[in-house]
Amino acid sequence: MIDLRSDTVTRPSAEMRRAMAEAEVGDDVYGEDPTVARLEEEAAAALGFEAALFVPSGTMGNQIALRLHARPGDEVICDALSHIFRFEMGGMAALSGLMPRTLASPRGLLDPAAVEAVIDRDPTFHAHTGLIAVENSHNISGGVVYDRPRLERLLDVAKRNELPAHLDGARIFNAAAALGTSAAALVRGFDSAMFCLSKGLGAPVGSMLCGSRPFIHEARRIRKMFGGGMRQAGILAAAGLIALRKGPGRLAEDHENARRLAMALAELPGVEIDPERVETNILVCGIGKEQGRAEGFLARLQENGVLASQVSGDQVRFVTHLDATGPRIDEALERIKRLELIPSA
Ligand code: TLP
Repeated sequence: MIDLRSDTVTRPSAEMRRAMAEAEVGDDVYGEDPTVARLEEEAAAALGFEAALFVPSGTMGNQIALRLHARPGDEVICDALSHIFRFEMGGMAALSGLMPRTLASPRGLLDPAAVEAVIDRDPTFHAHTGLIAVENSHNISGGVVYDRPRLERLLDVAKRNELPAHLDGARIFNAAAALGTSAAALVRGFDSAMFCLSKGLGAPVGSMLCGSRPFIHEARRIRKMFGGGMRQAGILAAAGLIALRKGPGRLAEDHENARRLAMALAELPGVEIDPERVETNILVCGIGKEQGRAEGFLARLQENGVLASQVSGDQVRFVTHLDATGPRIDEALERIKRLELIPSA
């Protein structure tokens, strides 16, 4: 089976497993794990923030940030398909009493003017805006990347209105690779940023929440409250360090593979995808009736030894990653080509 459901499915490399076995550890709830401390320092430096916190998941990193930036009853401006709104189990409402103020945004990219138009500080009747949240790359729109000028305009809106801005940068290193820039250049100006070690960078577990020193000090308190205080977490951080040091440099290969997949898929009748628009390692394609819509198409893909995931009734998602490269991706392409033969209805 060639598993292209997500870049979260990658297994730790032999090098990671060795580093995990040999990791120097301590109780990180006491702040005594040297490997976690090293990972936090390197992550903060890589993104250009003062400090960082190792968290068990991207979801927890985002939820801690939401909790710290906004107050119960506040609105969080985010796009209508953002991970924090659609894929975090209603966490912002359940854990922090926040309400999403969603904007339907073409390709998941928030429009700065549209954001400014819904900012609300009415003291008498309305909920206050508490935070602007941005996702880069944008997952469900197909790994779409914000360019720096659009980010600049969004951050200007935040600053003018004295609002904090949080970045869900689960795949910020993919965005940076796509633009030929650094992750630090793409996060500059945000009050906090979360990125995942456990996606394209290849670690088995973990994400980093980055921000100012006082913000991360508070984040540590909320992580414990949310049940994310981990003990000898250096075992995981050791793999995270390898992911952080070695992962970003190879992401362009995943992007190239995603583009090749898109070209093969575009040849199939009833499959809609523009390979030119595939910027990173995620592609979302439309699946018509001819291919049995998403469900039928995924079932036939699976029969042919390829796994992808369902986004909606007529959309599927493929994600490339370090465990599906070279001959594996060539084989996936061959298997996809076989789907040209559409079964009669
Ligand atoms: N995304 C997962 C699923 O939850 C959809 C995936 O397979 O892509 N922000 C973004 C933009 C994400 O894509 C994800 C995970 C997260 C946050 C959360 O990370 P985890 O899974 O570590 O909680």
